[in-house]
Order: sequence, then structure tokens, then C-alpha cells
Amino acid sequence: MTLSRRRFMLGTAAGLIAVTHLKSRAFAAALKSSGLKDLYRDDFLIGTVLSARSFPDKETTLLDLISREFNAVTAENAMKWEEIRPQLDSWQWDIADQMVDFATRHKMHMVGHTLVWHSQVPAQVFLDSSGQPLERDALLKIMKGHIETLVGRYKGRIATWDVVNEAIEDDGKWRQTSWFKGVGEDYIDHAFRFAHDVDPQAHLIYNDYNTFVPTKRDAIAAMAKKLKARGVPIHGLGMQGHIGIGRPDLTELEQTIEAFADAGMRVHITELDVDVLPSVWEMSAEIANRFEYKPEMDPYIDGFPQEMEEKLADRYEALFKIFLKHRDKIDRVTFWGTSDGASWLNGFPIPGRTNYPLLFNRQMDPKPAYNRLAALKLGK
Ligand code: 9MR
Repeated sequence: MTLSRRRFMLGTAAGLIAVTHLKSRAFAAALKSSGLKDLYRDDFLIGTVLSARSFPDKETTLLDLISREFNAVTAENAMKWEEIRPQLDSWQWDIADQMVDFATRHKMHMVGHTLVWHSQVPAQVFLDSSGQPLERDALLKIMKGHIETLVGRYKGRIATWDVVNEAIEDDGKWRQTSWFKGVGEDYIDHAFRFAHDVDPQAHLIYNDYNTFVPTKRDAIAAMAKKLKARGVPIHGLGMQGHIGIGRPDLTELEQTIEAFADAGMRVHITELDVDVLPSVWEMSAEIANRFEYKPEMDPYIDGFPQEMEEKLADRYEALFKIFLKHRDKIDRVTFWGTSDGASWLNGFPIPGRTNYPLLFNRQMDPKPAYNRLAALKLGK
């Protein structure tokens, strides 16, 4: 056993005793269990992201931790258009291949993220050789080729694809993306059909943030119902789950789980993290927004106080109680990162802050929030 592994187990055990006063039988089970994925195996998959910097074999401690704790992985950036295909005639497979190999080796459920999105896609995709916007048919041809090549390469090894990402605004209207403007609203139908034609076994989902906002929730549920009625192969809806420590009210989130299931969709929590820093705005994951750094917006630069650790643990516990209540509807709960140090929330929406949104600290030890989620299962 490596030192970091031993420290990890001791950390888990100590935390479990301190936080939950578990009885000895449950405590023994905790030691024997090999991670959150095992504790929740009868409920839903437990996922995290893979980052390019972890490969090849560069972050072995992290990768060991991921294979112990999680049974689903999503490529955080490596399969986005600008990463995997920076120019139309140049595919960069190296990192994505290594991620899929890692997932296959560890028998993990791999999620491909994401095929059709307005962000992280080169502008040239939407333009003809004279710089004019492409017509509908030409744009659909590009989309089809992209999906066929990417989904085709990993056919049978990527179990779920985020087919379309973030197509609807918070007010329920269509986001005016180059896909929408160039093709029309049926670009969504085509994206799902193209993916399904290449890999009929793949589970195909639509993914978005702020899905707890009622106007957005209703628009997504209505869209999914219409797609289904038209025979489009859409199987699930992704609730990203970038939330704050105090907002939103979790009943709003629960209503979204119910609304999405009522629309005939499997529910995936796809990008869960809890921002603990002062908020500059309403909850969002709109990456186009950025704000200036101010020290008062970065209060935990020297460490995260114990009472805040407990508050974060409370929030995660409350969330997971809701997820467990709806375990018949939920296929997967994926965290948007493993350790706090690597979270996108250190750089967004204000660059250079110190955030604590995840289950493992910067040393990759489990936090009280982790122990609370373990205890939720062990306490039963
Ligand atoms: O976590 C991702 C971060 O590393 C990238 O810089 C960012 C740029 O687009 O994307 C982040 O992931 C986003 C995801 O792909 C889609 N939903 C919102 C996520 C957070 O912005």
C-alpha cells in the first residue's frame, strides 16, 4: 500500500468516526468497501471528470483515486470540438484515446462530452471558404461528418454521449447559436439521429445548466417530449448541477428531476459541484461571463473553516437524499472534478480564487462532505 493510499484510508476512517459515530459493523464495512461507487452501486453510477493533464500516466495518484471511487468518467475538455478537431482536417486523438483506454481498462462507464455545442468550437466550422456563414445543408454535412467520425471511433466503448449541450436559455428561448441560426431548431433532431445511426447502443442525452430555473426546466422537458414524439432517439436529460452553497432551493432541483422523468427521460446529474465562494450573480455556468478579482470575493485563500466544511457536507447530504429518493429515475451522478485544486471554479467567474466545491481536498484526501455521503449509505 502506498503512503498516499494509507493516508487516504485513515482519513476516511477517522472522518467517518468523527462525523457519524458509526457503529462498529458499519465501520468495518466502510473499511472493506472500495469507494463511493460501491456504496451507491444499487442506486446510480458515481462519476467524475478526466483531465488531459492526467495523461499519459502523469497523475497516477489521482487516477488511482478515480478508479477506486468512481465508476463513470467524462472527458472534461478533450472531446470538445476545438480540442479534438482544432482544424476541420486535423483530428487530435491522442488524449481522448488514452481516456477511453483508461475507462475501458477499469470497466468504467465512459461519457463523451460533447458533440454539438456553441462553445469551444472553432469559428471556421460555420463559414465557407469566402468567410460567409454556411447554408443549412452544408452545415448539417459538417455536423454529420463530425459525429460519424467521433462516435464511430469509440463505438461500443463510450456508453453515453452528451449529444447537444446548452441549446436553451434560462428564459426558455432557443439560444441563438451558429447551429440554430444556420440549421434551424431541428439541428437537435439531426444531431441525435446522426449519433444513433453510428452507435445504436449508445445512450444519448441533452445536457444543460440551471435546469432548476422553472422556465428553462419547462422548455427542456417540452423539447424532450416533442423530440420523442417525432421518434428522435433521445434517451435522457442531463442536469449539470453547478450550484451554490445556499442556492438554489433544492426543492426546485427535485422538481426538475420529476419533470424530466415525467417527460419520459432518464435523468443524469452530469456536472455536480457546489460553489462555496461569495457569488457575483445568480447561479450559472455561462462561461462567457467573467468578473474582476477582489480579495473580499476570495475569503478562504488560507484554508476552509471547519464550519464551512460542515455546511458543504450538509448541502451534499441534502442533495444526495433527494437523489436517493429518486433513484428509480436517476442513472448517474457525476461530479465536475475530483479534488478541489483542479476545479474550474477556481478560475470562474473570477480568475485566481481558492474554491472548495468537491469531495476531495487539494491533497486528495476525502473531506467531511465525502464522509457524509458514505455515511448516508452505511448508516442504513
Ligand atoms: O470544466 C471545463 C473547463 O476546464 C473549461 O475551461 C470550460 C471551458 O468551456 O468548460 C468547463 O466545462 C464546462 C462543460 O464543458 C459544460 N458545462 C459547463 C462546464 C463549466 O464551464
